[in-house]
Amino acid sequence: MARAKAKVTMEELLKPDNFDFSMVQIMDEEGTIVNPELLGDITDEEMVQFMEEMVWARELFERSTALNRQGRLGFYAPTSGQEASQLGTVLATEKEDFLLPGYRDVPQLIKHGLPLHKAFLWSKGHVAGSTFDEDLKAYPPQIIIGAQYVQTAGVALGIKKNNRQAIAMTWTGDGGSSQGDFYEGINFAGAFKAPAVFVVQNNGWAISTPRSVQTAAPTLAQKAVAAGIPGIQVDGMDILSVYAVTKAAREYAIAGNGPVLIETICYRFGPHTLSGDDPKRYQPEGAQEEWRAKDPLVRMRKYLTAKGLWSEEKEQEVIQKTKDEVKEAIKLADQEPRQKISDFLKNMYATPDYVTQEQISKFEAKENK
Ligand SMILES: Cc1ncc(C[n+]2csc(CCOP(=O)(O)OP(=O)(O)O)c2C)c(N)n1
Ligand SMILES: [Mg+2]
Repeated sequence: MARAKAKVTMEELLKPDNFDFSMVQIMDEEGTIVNPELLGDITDEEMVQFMEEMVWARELFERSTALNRQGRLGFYAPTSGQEASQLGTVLATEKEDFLLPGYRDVPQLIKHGLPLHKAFLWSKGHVAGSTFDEDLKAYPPQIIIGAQYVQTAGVALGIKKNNRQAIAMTWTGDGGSSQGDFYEGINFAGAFKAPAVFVVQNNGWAISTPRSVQTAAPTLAQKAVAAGIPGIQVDGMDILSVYAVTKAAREYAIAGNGPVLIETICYRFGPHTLSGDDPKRYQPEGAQEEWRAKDPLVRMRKYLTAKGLWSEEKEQEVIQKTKDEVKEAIKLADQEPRQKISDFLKNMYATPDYVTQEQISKFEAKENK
């Protein structure tokens, strides 16, 4: 249920003793602003940018799927349906913030500055896709479910100790919120008032496990209570609520109040990954169609078109630009020399331990033959 109009302020939402976890929504499925008070100072220009970014992400998903089917990409976790959740959170961050994404959160990394060809190399399992420039404040996508939550607590504490005006931001899924690491991360960050924003993208499924058997807790946002930090559930198909709440959470964390947990209610259109699962075999009939009606792009398109700020031509322009960008990036990724096992091992630790060093030397000797 969407929260009743204008019943709540950002300030109230950000109180650790606010125990009302009903879903925050600013724009509904029809593209109507239902909660203008929470909209804050988001401008028309910003809304157009949100739409452009979501169209970019949808097209990137389309192109990446095609490249995967052609055998030109490797591991790929579809992002279609989660654009508002992913971009609404990352667009509320700044360059100096540190990102700790999961495997589905590659669009956020690209928006933060990871060159697209590097994202493609990561998909191909090439070590060059996981070696980031110093000025890109992010870790490569985490595959171990929930592990990035503990790392985020540590990174956020480091940010605090260095007196930097920044946050650490991380994402996991509904499945991830059942991991021990999830609770350990939010608890530690809460205890030390570390500036972190923890996002749970609740897309209703952990591969084939439905949300209904993931936990008995009615919301995932309420898991924040045990850690003594604010928890907010937002409509993850509405980029305005995702953005506005994340931005407020960032400010709250930077002001020294500690971390915030945000649950975004969203859906993945399509399979868990492109490695072979078929949602038709485990999701109820009609579920995909029901969620398609909540598509984050559709509602924003309706709103902006009605205001004369968006058109089919504009959308096609963004799509074409994205296609060109993808073409260029995959060419660059294909040009990358084959990876050496020694390079892969060298990327494990800043200073390799004895056993790893031994392996590096062994492989170097073979490679240099
Ligand atoms: C510690 C661990 N256990 C199991 C897996 C296998 N696994 C990969 S994805 C996944 C489901 C995760 O679901 P969720 O957290 O809801 O994220 P989503 O994929 O829906 O974005 C599982 C169990 C893993 N990668 N790591
Ligand atoms: Mg999930």
